[in-house]
Amino acid sequence: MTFPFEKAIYVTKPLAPDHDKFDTYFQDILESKQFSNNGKYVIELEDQLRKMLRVDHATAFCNGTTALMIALRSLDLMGYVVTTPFTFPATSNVLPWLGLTPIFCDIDYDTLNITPEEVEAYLDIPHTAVQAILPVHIFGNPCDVYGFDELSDRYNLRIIYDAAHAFNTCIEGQSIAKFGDVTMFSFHPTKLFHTSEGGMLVCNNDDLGERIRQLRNFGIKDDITGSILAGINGKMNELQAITGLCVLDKIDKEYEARRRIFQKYILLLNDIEHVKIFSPANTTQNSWQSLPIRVLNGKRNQIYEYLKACKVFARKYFYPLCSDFPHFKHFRNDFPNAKRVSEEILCLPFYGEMEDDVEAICDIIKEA
Ligand code: T4K
Repeated sequence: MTFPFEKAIYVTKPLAPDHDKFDTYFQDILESKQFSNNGKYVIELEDQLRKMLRVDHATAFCNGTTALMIALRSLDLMGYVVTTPFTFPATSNVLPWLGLTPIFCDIDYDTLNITPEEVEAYLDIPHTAVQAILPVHIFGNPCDVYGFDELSDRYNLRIIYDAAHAFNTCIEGQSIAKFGDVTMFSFHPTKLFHTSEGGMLVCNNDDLGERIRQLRNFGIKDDITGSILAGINGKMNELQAITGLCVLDKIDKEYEARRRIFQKYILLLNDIEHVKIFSPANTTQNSWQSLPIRVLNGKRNQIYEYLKACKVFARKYFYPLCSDFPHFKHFRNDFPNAKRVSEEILCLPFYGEMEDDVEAICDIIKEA
């Protein structure tokens, strides 16, 4: 083994707040003793993100999974929801929690996302009333949002986008947050912008925005009326919010570092025929969230193991497919593109601080 690292290299390393700024906020929270329930830092963070993403409503949550549950609940859905099998378990696992049934469909081999054409094939199946689709902008690569708009108009479908990986993604200068009925972002520390744990729902409909805020807080309308919806506790707290406010200061520099690292990987892996770097299609602005490669000669696991032996912990996101989980096994699960993709993709370490390690990681891949 030529290149074992002394210290482990993980798939990502979160941005950490600057101590002084964090301490100032933290002391303020300790003095005010306002730790949660729509405190001023949650409001400030929501305000900044609403402006940044140019949406009418941005509501912060304790995590992305709870946010996604509330997104689906806010639309009063019943029955079947078409979604992708190639995603993190959160996307499909929230459906049975809400009494909804997933219908998985195959992904496009090139974009890794489900497509309007593929979804449409499931809309006329007898005895299934599909009310909504739950596409994922996987690795921040945008779905065919215009095609899905058109499909939703034709079939009167609601669209809930899982944009857990797509905080920075823009299409033709517009944030991905603009599309669909509701969009969910995850602010988990594995995400470039994070709040230690957290998430957000964005939408451009006033009634829906109001419902989402109520559902986040036990369905409470106000002190006098009390609870009017079967809401739960999905609130972000003040410590999460100040983490987010501090991390926001650092994201531009991190984007730049990741842009350079991406170029470096492209250059260094270019001459390995069986390795292809996945580049987002038709995105005018990359999310810079992940660095997935495709390993085309069936040696994905070999490369993964060899990297691991050298203390480089790449990840097989997303294997196995959700449609292969034991609790979904009774649904259709023969998806040739998704299966192939889940056996080819490997996410390499990708974060600003690792700039000097890219060359050694690529050498290990060459040697594997
Ligand atoms: N939809 C999609 C498409 C998603 O990908 C996710 C989450 C969700 C919905 C749900 O959003 P949240 O409810 O999580 O907000 C991680 C994350 O836990 C998960 O948030 C994320 N997607 C998924 C892609 O990745 P693991 O099990 O791979 O995480 P873990 O703990 O192995 O972390 C990966 C590496 O990151 C570690 O090796 C080291 C580093 N790390 C991680 C944490 C948590 C740190 O350096 N510091 C940390 O605090 O799931």
